[in-house]
Amino acid sequence: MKLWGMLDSPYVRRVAISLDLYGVKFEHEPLSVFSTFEAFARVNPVVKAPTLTLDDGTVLMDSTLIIDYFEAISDPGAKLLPQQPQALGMALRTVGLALAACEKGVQVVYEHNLRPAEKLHQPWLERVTGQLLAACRELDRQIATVALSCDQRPDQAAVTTAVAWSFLQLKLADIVKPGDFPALCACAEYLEQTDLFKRYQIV
Ligand SMILES: N[C@@H](CCC(=O)N[C@@H](CS)C(=O)NCC(=O)O)C(=O)O
Repeated sequence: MKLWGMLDSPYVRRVAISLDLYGVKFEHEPLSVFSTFEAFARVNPVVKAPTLTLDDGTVLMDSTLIIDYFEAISDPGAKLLPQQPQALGMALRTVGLALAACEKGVQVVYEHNLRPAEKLHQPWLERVTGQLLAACRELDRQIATVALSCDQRPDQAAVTTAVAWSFLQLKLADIVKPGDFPALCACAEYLEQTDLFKRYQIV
């Protein structure tokens, strides 16, 4: 099994950490969707990171779908989402907010890095930045009220929240200011010093 993509992608990193937690053995191939586009296209012509090649050759993409697959086939004791409906709803709300923050963060990064400065569309950038900060505010409030499962074995809500925060701090700390989101900071600080997270360093 091979996981394709760079760990500075929050989507790739959440898959790597989740696979480790599920106890799935995999090789990590840190191909870039930008600097190694052609090589990536040979694995997955759509060039999306993460891409996961299963042992039978099936090529999966999209972090949530990849994680869904392993969540579905894992033993009850290895699952990363709660089974009880109310707890599941809360966990999925947390994951949804963290993924929205990632998506909006990636859009801001692409707007600055991929578009020529003279073509930058300010109203779009302001809209996306507003959505990014709204997602972070909601997420910070959410995890301040609903305790994340971080100790011993983090669950999917904790993994995705910490990965999202670390990504935003790596790329957009000038916009997403740590002082404004204390609960997010504390969650990521705690998980980033664990051996699990250190095995999949963001840089
Ligand atoms: N919803 C997807 C988002 C994945 C995504 O956008 N990955 C970026 C890298 S961070 C990518 O593949 N970018 C290249 C492109 O979209 O062309 C997921 O959860 O995997």
